[in-house]
Amino acid sequence: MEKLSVSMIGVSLDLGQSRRGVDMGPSAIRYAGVVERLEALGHQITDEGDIHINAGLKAEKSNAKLKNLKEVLETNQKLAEKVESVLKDDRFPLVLGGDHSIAIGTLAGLSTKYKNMGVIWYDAHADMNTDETSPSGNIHGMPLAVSIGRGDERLVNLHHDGQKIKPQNIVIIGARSIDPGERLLIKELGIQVYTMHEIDKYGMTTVMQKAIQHFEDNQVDGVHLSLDLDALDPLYTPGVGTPVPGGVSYRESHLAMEILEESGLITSAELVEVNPILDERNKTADVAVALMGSLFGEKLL
Ligand code: 6HN
Ligand code: MN
Ligand code: MN
Ligand code: MN
Repeated sequence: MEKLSVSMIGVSLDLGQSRRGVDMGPSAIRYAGVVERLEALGHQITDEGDIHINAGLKAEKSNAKLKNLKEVLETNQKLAEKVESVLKDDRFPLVLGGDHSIAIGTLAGLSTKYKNMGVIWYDAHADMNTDETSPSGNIHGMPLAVSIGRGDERLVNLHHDGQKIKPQNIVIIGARSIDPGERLLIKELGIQVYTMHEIDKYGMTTVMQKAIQHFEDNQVDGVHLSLDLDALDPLYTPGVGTPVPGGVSYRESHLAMEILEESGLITSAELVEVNPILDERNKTADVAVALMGSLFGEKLL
């Protein structure tokens, strides 16, 4: 692949969900050697440092349907602005979470440049709840709904008003835990979902080829990879807050990244939900970095 100029942005937010520690994800991923790994492939990496939130351990808990809304909004606003400025410098944004609520800011920033962007949502979950359908009130279960314009208007209108991505440009891969409200929304909008069933039945190669074909048919102007480490089986990535058994394997995930790299379509990426407190010897961050290696062009021969 061409050599990229990458800007890496850490987002130490853990308030989009209920288990503390995922705010340390960016440190764990750096410690696992992400910069060295990508530089070894010839890319130029600038570490932009972390976006912090000053909530400490006592974030506001007033709204049970949208937990820590204020902190999540503030952090995502900063992130959207950062992503927008990275794009203006013609650099590739690589965002390190943090919980998955940060995708709200990433996608808001990306949408300032890409008007018909494809999104790969590699995740055990659909993250398509709204404040009305969420069983938990955790905003990390809502970013995909928010980005297509569904849910609380303060989230939907972050950075600029309304929809950031088109529902027909989304492909969800690895899903195996979808809530009733999410199921309705997926059906209503006809969103492409490749659950574990399709991955088992057709294999990862076919699933990825279908995803790529879908983006080409839609003539997207970029593709963002939102990689939630809980897409993988907890056997490989135990350090996540909402693990679901029966996930994608390590090998299948590498294959998925390699096929994406070969497609040449990916224009930005984010790694989310790495929680070092729940992890075993930084195993989950190590997997995250190994997958980035494949996404950025690592080859065995
Ligand atoms: N994630 N569907 C559940 C909820 O609370 O809305 C779990 C969401 C998990 C979100 O893993 O990014
Ligand atoms: Mn997620
Ligand atoms: Mn998930
Ligand atoms: Mn702006």
